[in-house]
Amino acid sequence: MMNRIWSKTAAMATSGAMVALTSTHALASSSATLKPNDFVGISFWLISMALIASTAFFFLERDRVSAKWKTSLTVSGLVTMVAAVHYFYMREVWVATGETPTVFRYIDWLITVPLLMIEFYLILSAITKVPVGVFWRLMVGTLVMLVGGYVGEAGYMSVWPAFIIGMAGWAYILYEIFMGEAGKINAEQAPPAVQSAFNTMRWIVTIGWAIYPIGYFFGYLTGSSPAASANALNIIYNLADVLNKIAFGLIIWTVAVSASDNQTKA
Ligand SMILES: *C/C=C(C)/C=C/C=C(C)/C=C/C1=C(C)CCCC1(C)C
Repeated sequence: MMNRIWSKTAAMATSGAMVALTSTHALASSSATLKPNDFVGISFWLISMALIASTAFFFLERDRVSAKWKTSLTVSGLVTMVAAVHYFYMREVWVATGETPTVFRYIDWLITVPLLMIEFYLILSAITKVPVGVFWRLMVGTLVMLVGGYVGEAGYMSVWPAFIIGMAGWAYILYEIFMGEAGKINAEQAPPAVQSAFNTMRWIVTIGWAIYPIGYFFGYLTGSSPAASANALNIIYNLADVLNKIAFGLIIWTVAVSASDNQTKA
């Protein structure tokens, strides 16, 4: 009963918010329209829609999984919802000015990357007691990574040293999930299903997240023209978000559904 009510409320809130956003934006952007050859702009649009659909999907699918997986699906839906709203604003900036929407991008990351870190912590907590220190260390790594990237992209620091600071934050996160306490808990205590989910998530943080520094590299460190750099930067960041927000959520959904089905059969 509570689940039903929750899902209905969540779905209504999501669609209401999205309708409100779309209509105000249609007015605000009447001066600049999407050009058929603006492929970066088109990617902003496509991904906005995919993020909205994913949000509705993750919230509604809470009904299907057992209690201990519900929060994970909620968090996945929050990630795609927060990102969807930011994509509306980013698309607006890009279509109207042709410039990189750095502030919106980083506000989005500042909210969604910690949520993804919470997701890791939840997966481990579903099966064992996890010291909170693990969580705080992942947060510190995240902050160093994002502050480094922001000061470089917004022009508060030269792009190379800022890049190195950002890389150091990411390296610290990788250390924690492969060799630190989070990694050890998973290796020693987790049942096979959780271990495989945790492993997949680890590879997302390694391979999936590696796409972002590649985007930064093509955006600022190759010396190409500003227009070419801005195109490369935005298309690479956008593709990275599809993988790391939507596909990441789907992996958790797959594990949650199969773990819940096994439980009902047993
Ligand atoms: C949903 C958004 C996600 C998962 C964003 C992730 C962002 C990163 C992994 C960014 C990494 C960066 C570095 C490793 C070096 C400095 C530049 C950054 C911030 C792009």
